[in-house]
Amino acid sequence: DVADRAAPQEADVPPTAKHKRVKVIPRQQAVDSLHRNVAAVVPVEDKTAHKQPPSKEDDKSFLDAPVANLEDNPGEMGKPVNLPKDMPPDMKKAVDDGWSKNAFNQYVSDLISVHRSLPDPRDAWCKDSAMYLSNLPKTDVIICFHNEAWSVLIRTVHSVLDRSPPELIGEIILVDDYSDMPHLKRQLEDYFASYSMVKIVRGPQREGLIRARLLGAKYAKSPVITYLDSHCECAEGWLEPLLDRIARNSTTVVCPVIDVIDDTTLEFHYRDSSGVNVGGFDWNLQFSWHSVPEREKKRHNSTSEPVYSPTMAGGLFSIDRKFFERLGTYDSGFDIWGGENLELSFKTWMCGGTLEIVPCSHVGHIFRKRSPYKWRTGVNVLKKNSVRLAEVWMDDYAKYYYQRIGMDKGDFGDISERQKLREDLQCKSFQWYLDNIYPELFIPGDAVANGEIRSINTNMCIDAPKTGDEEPVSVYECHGQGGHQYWMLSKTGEIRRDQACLDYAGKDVILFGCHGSKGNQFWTYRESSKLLHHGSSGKCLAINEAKDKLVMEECDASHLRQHWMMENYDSS
Ligand code: UD2
Ligand code: MN
Repeated sequence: DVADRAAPQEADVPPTAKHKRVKVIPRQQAVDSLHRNVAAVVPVEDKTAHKQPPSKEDDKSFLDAPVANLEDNPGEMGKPVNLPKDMPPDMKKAVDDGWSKNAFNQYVSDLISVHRSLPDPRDAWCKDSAMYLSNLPKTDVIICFHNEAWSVLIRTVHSVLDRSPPELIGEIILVDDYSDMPHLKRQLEDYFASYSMVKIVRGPQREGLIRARLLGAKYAKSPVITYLDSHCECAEGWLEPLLDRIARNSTTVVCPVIDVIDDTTLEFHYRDSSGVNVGGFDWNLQFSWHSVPEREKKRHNSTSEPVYSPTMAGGLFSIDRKFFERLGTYDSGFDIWGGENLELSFKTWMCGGTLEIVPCSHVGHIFRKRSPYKWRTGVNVLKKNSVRLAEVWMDDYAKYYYQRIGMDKGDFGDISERQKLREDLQCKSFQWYLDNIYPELFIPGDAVANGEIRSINTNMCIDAPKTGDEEPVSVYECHGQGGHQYWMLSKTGEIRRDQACLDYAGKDVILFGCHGSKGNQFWTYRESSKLLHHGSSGKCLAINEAKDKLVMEECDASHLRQHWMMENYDSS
């Protein structure tokens, strides 16, 4: 529905609790003041928002209506919205508040139309409709949310309505996972009252995203189910390429390219097909992105063709409903957040399906730096989910995950039904999956040493910076708990932490994505001399005099500061 595009003001403002007396500032006024760089007022309240009847889905009269000054709205065409540097105190407060509730800039989202336009991120190759089967199956779109910001949730739904062929959507099923934000109560039903396609389902208690998705799936009737997070924006032509893959083969599970919606400016950054990534994971059972492997590139003529992906990020995908059921949907013992993406990925591949990323399909997602909502207290939810995953699907390889959690599996509940599911489906082994689908993954059992790297005569160990940090790798008192002090020496001379390798290019010793071409990432350890010798520089790793950082020095076996002990070193 795009009928109110020309005048999107009313619906764009999130309604708040009725009893609060807040000055009503129409959105356009806030936008104007933003343009003048004096956004003096907080656009949080508009009591008319939920009274404004949204226009009828089947009313096409808007096609003739003039679309005035669309480009004057903030954020149109996915552009960034930058707030003034020195904000008046009340605005600053509203901005901070939005950040603390959502872990993204809600204030900026509230200024952007819920129908904003996006650039078309597709390659020309994708736009030829002859590429797609003409009789595509319908999909239901399930969007689960727990305390999502109003404007972000509504924009997610409109991006589906505005940019999908209506005949391909059955229902949009919104599953409220027990939110307590007032705007997500009655107003949501009112807002979507005249949208027959939109259904709202309320969970009776907090379930977490996995069981919320299962609840949504109970209402699905279309042949395909598509899941989206509640802070997404679908781009032009996102749906057809996904459904096309499933129409051709119902065991193909497909993900769009996930474009980044900036958490601060809400800018929509799209990735062109040459920059498409596929999903992997590490032995902490954390999802990770990787460039398309060479073996996979060789299968294609164009970078726009769907690529095999060992795993999916989790939030955005389409799956044939019957195939999803055959795979046993999700493990309902998974709580709140995490692990379900790997579960579905492993069993898709191991039980006869295919998982692809479709470069012609683009959906933006707001990636957050922290989780804004409450998890369960007193349980390590993510660990429990991951142990269930490892127990059921990973065979002997589960041990590498258990090493990362100090061999303490905790109480992970009953998994007998999930094991039976795997039996009944006669799924392939995890070894098969690693050999055929994810041969790039480094197997800790192939390491010639693993554990801490201790500087002899000091109690200091090589300690990794947090991922994403560009800090030099340093030293810290040995704590014997793995974590940032867990390293693996590969047969080919890399000192690895999963996908990152100890790398020296003449300045600091850093962590850098393993490239497998030795050079700056090539190390040799000699048990006799205890030296860690670096390939391209010919120098040796040492701890400095002050014993607080790593340095590279001319090799000298008589220097104790160059002596290292590698845990579990296998000299054979
Ligand atoms: C990623 C996925 C997410 C999910 C997760 C692992 C993407 C882009 N996102 O994390 O979909 O697979 O990894 O589990 O691939 N929610 C609830 N109830 C809850 C918690 C969350 O309904 O108790 C909703 C939430 O409002 C959101 C969705 O579940 O719509 C995913 O949560 P998230 O956005 O916090 O997860 P994200 O993107 O960090
Ligand atoms: Mn998300």
